[in-house]
Amino acid sequence: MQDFILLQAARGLTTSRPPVWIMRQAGRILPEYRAVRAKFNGFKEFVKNPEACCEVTLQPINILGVDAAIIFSDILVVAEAMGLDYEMIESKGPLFYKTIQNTNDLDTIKIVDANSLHYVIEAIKLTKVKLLNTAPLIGFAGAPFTLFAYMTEGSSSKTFSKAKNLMFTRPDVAHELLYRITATTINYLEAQILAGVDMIQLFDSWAGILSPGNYQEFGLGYCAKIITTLKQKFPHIPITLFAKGANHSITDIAFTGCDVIGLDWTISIPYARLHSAGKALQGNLDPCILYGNKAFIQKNTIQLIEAMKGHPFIANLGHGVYPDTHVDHIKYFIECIMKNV
Ligand code: 1CP
Repeated sequence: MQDFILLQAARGLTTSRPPVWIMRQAGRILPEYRAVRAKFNGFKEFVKNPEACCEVTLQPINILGVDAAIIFSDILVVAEAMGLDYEMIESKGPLFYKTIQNTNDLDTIKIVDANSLHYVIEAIKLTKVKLLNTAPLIGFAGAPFTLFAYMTEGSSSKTFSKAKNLMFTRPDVAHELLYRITATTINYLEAQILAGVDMIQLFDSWAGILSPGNYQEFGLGYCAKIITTLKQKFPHIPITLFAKGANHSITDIAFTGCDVIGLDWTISIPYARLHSAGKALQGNLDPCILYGNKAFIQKNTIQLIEAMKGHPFIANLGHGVYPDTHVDHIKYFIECIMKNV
């Protein structure tokens, strides 16, 4: 079997050049994506259509030339499958009709298997066929704490104070919800692997709103449970944990058993290398660097590659690419990595 450069780096090998992909590479920047999206009546209808999801998953491979595809979906589909319906409001984000505030609210929240997310599994199978083994396919899920944050808050938030209110006043309810999310996520990711994904990423986008101690208690333990369970069954599938804003916990992140640590741009690379217990690192260009001109992008990309020399490394941004980024600038970033300039 062909071993893709992404998987080599994820397994801890240093590669002739870093593999590169871009977080949120499908849904935010390409006009070709918007053309497909426009055919649907809202995001939820779109995300449940395996053919359309497959089509937009492949676009960055063909248009940007990245080293990996990531299946087009969203972290919130898991919350819906567990019993919490939401609406995706155009240019605003998710809005849940009901949220979890107490024990009674948990009655509607089920641990589910991947049958209720069959449309993602179908999209993965279709994409694997269409990829013809030209690039690896990354599967993903939201980490338990990040999903918990949406399920308790009901929408995005600056402070996630409702989420923290529940954690601090009813830790028993919070842990029960986190447990159910974790069990569902294990079922879901196992099904993704069986459907053919080559690698997994857990997105803990809201890790950074917690203190290190609270992240340990409400976040990392659940990530570790997911990772160790998957690793026992599928030791060959690399797993990335991207805990945005949780640089204080980098060594604890390494000890969850993940293979790759996703970094945002607020950590210094020498510090990350020193404290990551030898794990591969992924990231971490500030997405706003791509607003600069080519010389600026090149300078920052070279700095990143130089700083990571000799360490297993997957080039990426430090968070999802912003929607107002010029596609040419993204292509130039990728070109700089490919040429290993
Ligand atoms: O963009 C892609 O490459 C496509 C795949 C993808 C991924 C990996 C989508 C499609 N969502 C995600 C992950 C995701 N979704 C995360 C983790 C990564 C990150 O931090 O960016 C998070 C936090 C979400 C939740 C979410 N979904 C938000 C954020 C709200 C907030 O709190 O700031 C929003 C706005 C969405 C909607 C969404 N998801 C994806 C798309 C293309 C969209 C836009 C909706 C549309 O087209 O109508």
